[in-house]
Amino acid sequence: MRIYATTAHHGHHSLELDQGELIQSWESPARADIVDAELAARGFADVRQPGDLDRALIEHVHASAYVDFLQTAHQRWVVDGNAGSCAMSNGWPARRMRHIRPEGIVAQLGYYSFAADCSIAANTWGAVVDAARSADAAAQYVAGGAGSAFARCRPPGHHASRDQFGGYCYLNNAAIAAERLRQSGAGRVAVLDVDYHHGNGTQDIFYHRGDVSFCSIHADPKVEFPYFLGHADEEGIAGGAGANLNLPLPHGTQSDEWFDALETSLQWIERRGAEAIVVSLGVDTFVDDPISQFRLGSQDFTRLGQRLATADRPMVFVMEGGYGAEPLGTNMVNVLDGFLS
Ligand code: SP5
Ligand code: ZN
Repeated sequence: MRIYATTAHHGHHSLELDQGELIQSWESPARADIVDAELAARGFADVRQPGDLDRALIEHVHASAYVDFLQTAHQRWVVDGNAGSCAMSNGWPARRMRHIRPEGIVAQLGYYSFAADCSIAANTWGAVVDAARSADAAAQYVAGGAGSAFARCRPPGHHASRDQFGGYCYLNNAAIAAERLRQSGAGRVAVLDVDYHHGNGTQDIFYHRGDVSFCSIHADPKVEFPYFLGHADEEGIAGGAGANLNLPLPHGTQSDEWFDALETSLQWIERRGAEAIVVSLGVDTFVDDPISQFRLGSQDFTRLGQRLATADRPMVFVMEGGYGAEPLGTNMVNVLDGFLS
């Protein structure tokens, strides 16, 4: 299986508000290094650099002004005289407030984000661009006839909506891959999101579209981040009515219940007539993940890969969440290995 990855992510490690303290984010450079080391150790040697950023493709997924904002935010934060190393807001447009774009950088950080677990460091944009490029390249490779590819993206993308960052995500890598598959000729595409957290950004981007179906298996937003989207009654609107499926599960969910939801997902995707599948591959469903509360074991990730292979569709794997130490590498590569076996 071909891998697309770059090292620009090393420059990106932002601050996160966690339990009332600003900490170095759980979403760390070590995550990608651990995955890269495990890929190398297990013989995944076809690692490529992606091509240039296709700004027109990105603007099919994200608002142009939002992309400009991400690119310039940290510089504006510095020029504005803010002391902190990472740009983040202190106010957001809440219930009964106006959604009029304000002028200053701190206010715009609130306008263009939805969570304080995520901020913009000096080199964040470079990492964000390379993750998007990797997802696009993997999709192009699969659109060209390859059966599968892995975009080893960092930062992740599935929480990023059309015009808001949060949940460690800035540009939506999986949505970019799905859009590339569509533009390269796949009539119908599905995004299957197996990250522990709901892919609110991907849902938002495709909610009104019937050509890209979205299905997510995740911790119930009533008890888990991103808190305000991901309920079972969110089914899509307008041309996208019936093209969104959420399968929220309780804290403590074990393998049997999780794989029941996977069956439901794959049967639904088959009924949606998807010609190609993008997998938002988070492995934070692991029992020992430090910020999550599902109970999958390392062998379950092999089983996941094996079951995905039986869907018998071209598949673009896009790396999302998964935290903590070495098991992250084992679990991520187990999915790819299981798929190939
Ligand atoms: C891509 C992805 O997986 N994003 C997840 C974002 C979750 N952010 C909120 C995390 C809160 C973690 N609190 C952990 C407390 C551990 N003691
Ligand atoms: Zn996650």
